[in-house]
Formats: sequence, structure tokens, C-alpha cells
Amino acid sequence: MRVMVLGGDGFCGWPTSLYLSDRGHDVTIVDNLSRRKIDVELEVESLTPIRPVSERIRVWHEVSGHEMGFVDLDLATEYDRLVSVLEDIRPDAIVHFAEQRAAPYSMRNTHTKRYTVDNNVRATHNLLTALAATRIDASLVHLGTMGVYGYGWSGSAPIPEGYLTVKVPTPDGEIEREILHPANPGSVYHMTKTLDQLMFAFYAKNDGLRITDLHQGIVWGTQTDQTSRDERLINRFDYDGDYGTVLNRFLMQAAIGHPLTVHGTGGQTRAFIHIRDTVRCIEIAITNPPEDPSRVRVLNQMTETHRVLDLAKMVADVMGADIAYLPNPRREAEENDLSVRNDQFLALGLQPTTLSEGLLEEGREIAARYASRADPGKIVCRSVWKAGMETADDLMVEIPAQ
Ligand code: NAD
Ligand code: USQ
Repeated sequence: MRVMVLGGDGFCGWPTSLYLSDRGHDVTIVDNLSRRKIDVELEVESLTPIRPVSERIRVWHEVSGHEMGFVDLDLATEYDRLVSVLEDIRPDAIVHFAEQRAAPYSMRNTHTKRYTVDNNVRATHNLLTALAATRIDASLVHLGTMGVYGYGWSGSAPIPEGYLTVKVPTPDGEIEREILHPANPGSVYHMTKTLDQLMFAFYAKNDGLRITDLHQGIVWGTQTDQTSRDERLINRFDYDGDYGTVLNRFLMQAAIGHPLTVHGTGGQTRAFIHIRDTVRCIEIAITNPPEDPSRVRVLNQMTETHRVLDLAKMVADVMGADIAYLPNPRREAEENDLSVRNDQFLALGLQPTTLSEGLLEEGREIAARYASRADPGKIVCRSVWKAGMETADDLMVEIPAQ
């Protein structure tokens, strides 16, 4: 298939692009490199030394023999160029990763709130309008998030895949209706994903665009079979307080001897998926487009749920780290249960990679290899959900010699 990977230079997008290319698809990456620029703004770098995108693509050609295209394009602001790139490539499938994805970054200040909404909503809407205007019949696969559902809204009932069947009382008796699961975002970033959902529903209904929205859990791990073929293909590893996600942060913290930064009681339960399963799920989604174009297909892209404190204890046990209970910088439930349906991916053949000591060890090993690149002053989360909320002081000033 001819596949455009929007956001293909990012943490999920790069290994997905390589996986799809390795599987014989003809891949073009579209990315404005904004994620790399945000690292400069935050004065932090990926723990792993990621190479410039042109070098990455050249090395991939060297090691695999496959060509990959790259277009430096801002989806949110360069509509006309987007249309001409679509007309030029005429993709069979488009994978849309290209959004500002960190909840803490989206809550940092007024500028980052506005940037996140402007960037994400405009990028998605430009893409939808461009597909409708050009009538390119590509199947669109978008990366949404489990966070659109919120946590605990439906009690102990498992979170369904996108839709709920509800009973509506009418003067003539109850009628059944299928509705999008109520949106309950926990940050400005998560809110943009709920806005995306409405735009998808409209363009599917009105223009018959074939859309799959993947409600993905927290991605962990770093490398895939493709990114580990050459050090210059290495994937990014975010560990800082804004972009680092919880399990990868714990692995990195354990590797450098930093206490594990549990927010509050650690009673928050979240959904997780390993990066190797992310890339497989994307191929499954593009090769199995939805049958009914008038209805957005929603799949929950996750393989397991864990409580933050259980993860911390597991990492502490396996790697011998201490746990620090820090004031929670977020406004979120201290404790929640979470049960999630993922029947559709299982039925389409996904064989889940679940958390194991071997994979934790692999994460620790990669973090230890690049530990000297870490800045301990960037580890504690400092973006607060409301002005005046307390945050912790730094817990480490220097990386101990390994
Ligand atoms: P990332 O920030 O590493 O990658 C996103 C990429 O999109 C970056 O390379 C960035 O430069 C690019 N981009 C952003 N705005 C753009 C624009 N306007 N035009 C062109 N390119 C643009 O993020 P990621 O972790 O790879 O996440 C990818 C997608 O998956 C996001 O949409 C995110 O919401 C979703 N997701 C991620 C996770 C996770 O744990 N990482 C979990 C669930 C869902
Ligand atoms: N947490 C800690 N300690 C830390 C970091 C986080 O206790 O050092 C807690 C947070 O308070 C939160 C939970 O861990 O309760 C998850 O935080 P996270 O930063 O790992 O994940 P989140 O902010 O939810 O965002 C990530 C991605 C986002 C994606 C989302 C999927 O950055 O792009 O949409 O995971 S989900 O959580 O399923 O919505």
C-alpha cells in the first residue's frame, strides 16, 4: 500500500514507518519536526541520541534497501501544500500521529494550551477537509487516546470500543440509540482528542470518509526489530516531566538510581501497550479498513491495565529502586479501577506483548546505556493543572557514575 505517516518522526511514528516499510509498504513521512523544536524550548533531549530525520531515512535505505519519502510540512498551517502532497502521492492509507501529545505540556501555561488546541484541531480538520476536497479515497487511521473516556465514569463496567447503546425515554416509550461514549478529558491535550472525535463523526457521515480512530493507551518500550538494526535508527526515549510517560520514566529512574516518582498515592489505573504492539496494530488497522464508511470505527488499542503504584513496586523489586510519593501536579482521581474491551484487535489477530521482566530489563538496559545524557533537573513533573498547586523539589542533582 502507499502509506502517508503524518508525524512519522515521533516516538510512535518513526518505528511505525520503519515497520510498514519493512513489510513492503511504500511509506512517506510527513512531519514539521515540531516535537524536536519543543525539546529545544524545554531544554531537554531524548535520552537516546536520535539522528536528524534525513540521516534516519538514509540509514534505513542502507540497512533495508527500502526508500522512504519525507515531506517537512505543518498540517495545521500549510493547507495548500497538504492538498498538493495528497494529490501527488494519492495514498491508499494515511496514519495520523501528528499532534502535540503531552498532557503536562498542554497544561504548562496559556501559550501551550492554545498551541495544543490550535495545532491538533487544525491539523486534523485540515486533513479531513483536504480528503473531502480531493476525493482521495484513502483509509484514515488516527491515533486517539484512552483518555477520551475519562477514568471511572462508568463504574466497574468495561470501557466499550467507542460507542455506547443507551435507552432514551420518549413520550412513546424508550428507544435505543448508539452514541459516542461520553467524552471526559483530563487535560487540554486529551480534550483535543475528544474534539477530533466529533470532526471524524461529521466527515464520515457527510463525506463518507473511511476513518478508524484508535484509542491508544500509554505506550512504553523504545525499540522495535527495525529501530534496533542500527544505532542511527534508534527511537526517541522521553524521560522529562512533560513528555516522559510513567513506565518508561520509572525504568529510566531505576537505571540512574533516582527514586520512582509516584504522583499522590499511585492509585491511578491506566491502560498500556508496548511500542512493538503499537506498530502491529497500525498495520492491522490500515489493512482492514472499516466496512461502513458512514460510521467511524473505534478500536481500543491497549493490551493491559496497571495501577501506577503496582508498576513502581514491580520496577523497584526487579531493579532495586526506592519509591518517592510526590504531590500530584494533576487534577485526577487518586484511585480508579479500569477495565477495557479490546476484542476487535484480538479478533483481527493481535497477539499482545504483555509486561514481563525481560521487557522491563530491556528498558532499563537502554536507559542505563544513555544515562549520562539525562538531566536530573528535568525529571520531576512541574506542569501543574491549576496555578498554585504544589510540586516536589528535585530529588537528584547529579547522575551518579555508573
Ligand atoms: P510525538 O510527539 O513523539 O510525535 C508526534 C509527531 O507529530 C512529532 O514528530 C511532531 O513533530 C509531529 N507533529 C506534531 N504536530 C504536527 C503538525 N502540525 N504538522 C506536522 N507534524 C506534526 O508523539 P507520539 O508519542 O509518537 O504520539 C503519536 C500520536 O499517538 C499522538 O497523536 C498521540 O496523541 C498518540 N498517542 C500516544 C501515546 C503515547 O504514549 N506516546 C499514547 C496514546 C496515543
Ligand atoms: N504519573 C506518575 N508519575 C510520573 C508520571 C506520571 O505517577 O512520574 C501518573 C500520572 O499522574 C497519571 C499516570 O501516571 O496518573 C499516567 O501519566 P502519563 O504521563 O504516563 O500518561 P498520560 O499523561 O495519560 O499521557 C500518555 C501520552 C498521551 C496518551 C496517553 C494515553 O503522553 O499522548 O494519549 O498516555 S491514556 O493515558 O490512555 O490516555
